[in-house]
Amino acid sequence: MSATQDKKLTDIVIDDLMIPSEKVAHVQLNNPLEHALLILVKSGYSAVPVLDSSYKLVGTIGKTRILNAVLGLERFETEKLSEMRVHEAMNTDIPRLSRSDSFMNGLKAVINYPFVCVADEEDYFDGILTRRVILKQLKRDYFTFKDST
Ligand code: 4BW
Ligand code: 4BW
Repeated sequence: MSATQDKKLTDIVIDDLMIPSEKVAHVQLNNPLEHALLILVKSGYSAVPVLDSSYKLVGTIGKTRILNAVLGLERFETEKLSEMRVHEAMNTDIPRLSRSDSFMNGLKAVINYPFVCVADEEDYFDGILTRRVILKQLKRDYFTFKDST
């Protein structure tokens, strides 16, 4: 039975919904951009979390930021893919959630972001909350409770 079966939205917390860290593709701060692009292309995701060597959350990186970072005046300077590191292109201005945050905080966060990282008070990465999971939960809630008012 899923952790959210029969739970009302007001009783659901982010821990019930997040994709746990071991199932999340990620890259590390000092990886070359080439490695990050390989992870993104092979996994099929547009963007993934960036972690430091102790698995603390430091940002996110996506295909668009990588391509922008290597874009010169006239061409993509693809040699930069092996010269530049993830920390030079990543986005550090990201929202974050904690496991105990409410469903409503999660819903608000994924309005502006396709996924939001979940971390503890010391920034250790716990997982991600995706738009897909929030929308699935809203749909389930609608069909479970629509006739019960
Ligand atoms: O591999 C996939 N499997 C499934 N079932 N759906 C996928 C897959 N790749 C993409 N999708 C779908 C999802 O609905 O396309 C949406 C947009 O993908 P994105 O953003 O642009 O790569 C997916 O929407 P989502 O599940 O709400 O996920 C939102 C974003 O969260 C993704 C990606 O940037 C990130 N993400 C999701 N699962 C991840 C992940 N990043 C790392 N590891 C994971 N396991
Ligand atoms: O410029 C942006 N401003 C804001 N506020 N959010 C952005 C911006 N660019 C990306 N985002 C965020 C949004 O949450 O990243 C998501 C994924 O962007 P995408 O896919 O991979 O470029 C955005 O999610 P969304 O707003 O639900 O949009 C989903 C997808 O719909 C985008 C893009 O393919 C398309 N799209 C959205 N607005 C568009 C557009 N395509 C062309 N023109 C637009 N104005």
